[in-house]
Amino acid sequence: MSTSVFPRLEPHLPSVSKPIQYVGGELNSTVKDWDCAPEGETVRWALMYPDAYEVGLPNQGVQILYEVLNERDWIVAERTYAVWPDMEAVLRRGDEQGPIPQFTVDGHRPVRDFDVLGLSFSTELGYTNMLTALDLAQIPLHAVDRTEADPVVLAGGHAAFNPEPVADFLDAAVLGDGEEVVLAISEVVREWKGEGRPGGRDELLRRLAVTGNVYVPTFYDVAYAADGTIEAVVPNRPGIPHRVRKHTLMDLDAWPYPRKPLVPLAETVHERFSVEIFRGCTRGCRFCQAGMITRPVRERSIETIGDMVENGIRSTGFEEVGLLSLSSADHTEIGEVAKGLADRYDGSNVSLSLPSTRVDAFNITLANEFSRNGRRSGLTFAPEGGSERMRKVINKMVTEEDLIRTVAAAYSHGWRQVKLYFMCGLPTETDEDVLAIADLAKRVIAKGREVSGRNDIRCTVSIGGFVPKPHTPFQWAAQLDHETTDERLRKLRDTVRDDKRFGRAIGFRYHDGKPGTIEGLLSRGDRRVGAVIEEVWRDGGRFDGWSEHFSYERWVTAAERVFAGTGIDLAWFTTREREYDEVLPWDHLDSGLDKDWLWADWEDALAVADGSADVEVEDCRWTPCYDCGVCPEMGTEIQIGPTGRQLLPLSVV
Ligand code: B12
Ligand code: SF4
Repeated sequence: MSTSVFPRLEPHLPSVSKPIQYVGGELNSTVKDWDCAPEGETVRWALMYPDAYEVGLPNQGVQILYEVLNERDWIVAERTYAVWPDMEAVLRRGDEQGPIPQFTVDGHRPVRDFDVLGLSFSTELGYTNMLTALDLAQIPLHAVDRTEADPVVLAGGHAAFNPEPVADFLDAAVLGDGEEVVLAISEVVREWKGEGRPGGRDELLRRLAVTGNVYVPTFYDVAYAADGTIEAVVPNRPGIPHRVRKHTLMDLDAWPYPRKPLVPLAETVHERFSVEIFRGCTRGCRFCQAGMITRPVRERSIETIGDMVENGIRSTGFEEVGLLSLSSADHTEIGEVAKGLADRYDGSNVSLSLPSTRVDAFNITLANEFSRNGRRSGLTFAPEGGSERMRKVINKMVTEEDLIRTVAAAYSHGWRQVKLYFMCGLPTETDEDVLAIADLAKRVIAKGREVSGRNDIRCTVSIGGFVPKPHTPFQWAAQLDHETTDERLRKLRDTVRDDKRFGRAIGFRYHDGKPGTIEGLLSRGDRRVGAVIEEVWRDGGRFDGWSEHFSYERWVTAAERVFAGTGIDLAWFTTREREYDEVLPWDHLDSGLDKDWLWADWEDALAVADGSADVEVEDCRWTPCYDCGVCPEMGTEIQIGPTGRQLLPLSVV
């Protein structure tokens, strides 16, 4: 049995901010009978996106898993999000029965009553929110202290490709696509419960680990060398695999989820629903973890995309549909998809959008199709590097001429606003590379004025600090310290501002470099970083992804305290370049990428940087395989069209 805490919660709702986020009952949400199958056969999941409801609700990963799980008549899946500090205080204060526990928004059931707590980490800055949730749920923070009464705390999402910094708090982690593996995990849990929980929690985790598909950190010992680096990570009991593999969903058409997207009750970061048109990206940008860990490319067919758009509109009432992927304009039939959908919804309120577009994949016909029914919003491109040299180093093969040609086409067809994304702090970067961003923006404005004959052309430059990520060719790179990052960006801002002709037409958006340093610690950290996370959390750290809550000083102080006398520190994890033979904390987690290929690619980047070589990694979608390792290791292959098929008009019923 599990009892709803809503009656205990309700009296407090008027006193907290945005109470609607805790109420649940959204269109397309599900509250299943707790005993939907006999007790020994029911498996119950609490799924958590460890950020506020407004960020977490639109998350596709959680929505997909929620639906996939709930479709099984023996599984209950509910959702929970991070509560704001005011609600945290209310829950801790509680009522005459004691503190009110972390609850799900569907059945308002205590999270601790579930069999599995599945956390989705798309960013590392959500780690402290996980600790709040565990503590409020009255689940011991450390995996070793948990008993059979506690759920299995399981992480997934991109950050789970290096779960070592949170290893102490997790029972398990899963790498890669979740659709099939959550069902496989549920089967194992069901069997174990059905058998009367033999061997307790330890046996359940063992059964999950021996599949080779679920990483159970406590089954691995980490040994450190005198210089602080890792000597080895080895399984500490028989039958546990040396490496844990990622999952790859090979037939996206067979998994057209979410079929019934959730419609949020409160305002969220995305007021639309998204259809993922393909997964993976093989463009080979060296900084991009998402591109590396989601290989190979697997496209959804044009018909499935059409069906998903139609189902989504019918079941939600949303009027904006985003076609999502890591580089949407690269779908082999994007032109047909755009035209087919624009034709279908011509004259209706339905509008289509694409996330940022590659400069070389953009064309005016496509952009016109996307804006046929909606307003003509600004265009977003991501050259990432300001100078041609920098773009070659990161393998983002976009020339300045490509960019100018593309924006010229856009401005001459009526667009007035272009947004450009860049990074600061890329390996081998100098001040000049960053200042080249200003030159590029000026050329963009000049060209825009020339081709449109107007003066109200705008270009917004948005810059993020580069954070080296695991499983990428830049995983060995030194991260730029935040002082230099800020200094470079200040110079760039002054250069833009001081320009009399163009300065006012260029918008400039950037964040300071400090959160990037902490993201760097959490991205490439090892198990010793867990104590820092816990210290920060105990010191009040919450919502670290939000600038108004983030405190750099809190992280620095905690790191100093935890690492005192150990020979390692914050800089050791962030601004230190790694050597070829260093054991990286995530080496035992198999993304399929061959470490030697990654290293060779890193060396190529450095050779390009100093001009001693001019190598470009092409996209293996269109050129022969260059042996990154993923397909043979994972038994996968590139799946792309064109299929030559088209979207037919919808029959009116
Ligand atoms: C839409 C989007 C957003 C939206 C909405 C975020 C949201 N709540 O969903 C907004 C604009 C808010 C956003 C913000 C940010 N985003 Co964003 N975002 C995306 C985008 C375009 C799509 C995400 C998505 O829906 N993917 C599709 C779903 C199905 O995949 P998925 O979530 O990974 O889930 C699958 C698996 O990972 C797994 N899985 C996931 N969770 C779990 C849990 C368990 C238990 C299990 C078993 C499995 C599992 O199963 C799922 C199904 O297969 C991606 C790029 C991309 N195409 O993936 C970037 C991306 C995820 N974002 C990214 C980043 C960096 C951010 C920001 C940090 C940016 C910033 N500096 O502010 C913030 C963080 C916000 C936050 N606090 O979480 C990066 C992540 C970097 C990384 N770790 O590699 C990505 C990959 C973009 C990129 N190329 O850099 N983002
Ligand atoms: S193994 Fe070959 S085809 Fe597969 S993703 Fe790597 S380079 Fe591309």
